[in-house]
Amino acid sequence: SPEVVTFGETMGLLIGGPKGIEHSASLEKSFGGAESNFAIGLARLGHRVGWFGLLGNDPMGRMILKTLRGEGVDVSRAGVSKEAPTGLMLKERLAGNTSVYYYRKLSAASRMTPEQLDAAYISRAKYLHITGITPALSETCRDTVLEAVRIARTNGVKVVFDPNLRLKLWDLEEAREVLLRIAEEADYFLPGLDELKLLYETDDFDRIVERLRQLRARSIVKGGNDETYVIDDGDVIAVPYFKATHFVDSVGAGDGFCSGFISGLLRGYDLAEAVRLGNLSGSLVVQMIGDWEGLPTCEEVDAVLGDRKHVER
Ligand code: KDG
Repeated sequence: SPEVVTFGETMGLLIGGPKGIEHSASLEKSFGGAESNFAIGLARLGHRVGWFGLLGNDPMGRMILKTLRGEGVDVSRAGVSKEAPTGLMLKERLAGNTSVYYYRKLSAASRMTPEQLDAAYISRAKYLHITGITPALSETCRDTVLEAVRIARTNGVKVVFDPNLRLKLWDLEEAREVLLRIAEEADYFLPGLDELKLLYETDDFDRIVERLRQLRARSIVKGGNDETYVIDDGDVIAVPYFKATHFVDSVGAGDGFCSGFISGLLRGYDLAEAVRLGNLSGSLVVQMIGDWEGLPTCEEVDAVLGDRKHVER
């Protein structure tokens, strides 16, 4: 059974070319979902990981399930809805800015309920990963996240929480209340600095650190000035980024980070080493179009971390 379990909404994804969605004659087809991006990242790094959610009984849903299975993710707990379709998302990068457009209201995933949770499956894992996207989808999704966290905590499963604030899904006041409540329950809290500024209503880094230190979680803050911060009881440790030489698509970088970080913990790395692996994974995601396609394999990360040269032929 999986060492890491995650769940959430995965959507079909259509990506516009250099002319943007409006003027592109064809769109590239893929899929995206923070939790499945994370699952693919862990599977590629050689870990047993399970993802579940609710998909529609439609072509995008089938593509998602098949691809996740092909990547080595356990999808045995994923469900297919009879009534509602797989959500959809469009993405384009124009003038250096990436924009996404959601078509996911009333999607299959928005109908997830706590009854879908397999408590035994979650309790056998070492880590449960959740994101702040799921509680934004519906009341029942919110209840599902809270129930999954409860199952994890009563069974000694570590809760990894990435707030993934999506202001296209809910307003900041509502998000703040729910996300900060879940953060209280987490063992590892993995927010971005921009998200913390909004959630804690301050730009002052020291005040943010002070708030994070009040949590029981260890916090890893992504997206500082070229570095990631580790915040636990000791000094704040800054772990520098790997430079991306070819930046094409920022979406998915955070999920890549989280998968590399958890892989590092499973490898027995200390926090700073695990963050370094997270940084490496995130830096590779942004160099390929798509939310998860650039996620590295064990060979790729070990080549960089071990400073071994890549042999092309
Ligand atoms: O973190 C990347 C995700 O945001 C993306 O893959 C799609 O899950 C998604 C969302 O809700 O935006």
